Amino acid sequence: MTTLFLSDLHLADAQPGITRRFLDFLRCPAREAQAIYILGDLFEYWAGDDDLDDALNREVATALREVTDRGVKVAFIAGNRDFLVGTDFAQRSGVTLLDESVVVNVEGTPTLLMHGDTLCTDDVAYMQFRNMVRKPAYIAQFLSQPLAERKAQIAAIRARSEADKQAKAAAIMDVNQAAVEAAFRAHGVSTMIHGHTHRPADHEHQVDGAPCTRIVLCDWQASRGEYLRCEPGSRTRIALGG
Ligand SMILES: [Mn+2]
Repeated sequence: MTTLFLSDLHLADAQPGITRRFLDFLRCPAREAQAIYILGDLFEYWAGDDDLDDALNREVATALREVTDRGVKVAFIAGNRDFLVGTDFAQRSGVTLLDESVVVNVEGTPTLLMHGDTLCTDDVAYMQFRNMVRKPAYIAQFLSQPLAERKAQIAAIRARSEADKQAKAAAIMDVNQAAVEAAFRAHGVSTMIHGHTHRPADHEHQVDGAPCTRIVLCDWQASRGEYLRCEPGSRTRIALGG
């Protein structure tokens, strides 16, 4: 069985090279896999499923559908950018929407999958924002506005968050060690895969005396992308260049 993991593509009109690389990925390695997990921030933003008529969104959903129609299981965990992805997108693309943290069996190893933003508890302002915008009542109110109004609000939030990021210490935007250990304990696993921090690395942790592995996926940029391939007995990061 071949399982692929990827995250943080941040697909957007402004980055056509990344979209092209993702469509290439869906044409080739994706179709030879049995399962693919996209761990959030597939899109730079998602204003609501009524934006599926947007050219980029439609192209991506259609390309995913060609993969899922071949029997490849594609699952998605929402990121902080695209947590409004909903059932219409799932129906169009054939992708299964998962809860924010799930444990799956990867080649015999129970593995915790998440986007990773919930581990960044030192960023108190972000965690407060997250708590607010993930509430069903907030989401319902947001989605009740016209699409153009939602896009304008998202653009304003993104501009503000870019400015905040410049001011925040780098350490605050990385995971909190206690939150990582708590996640291992809460799910009873010793392996975790997540994205979000854009700091790809394999980390070894000791949790209650037991060795644990935390794999951080790579974000995709104009010049490169990466996915993780898990097969019996091997776990490999595959770089996509050019
Ligand atoms: Mn993220």
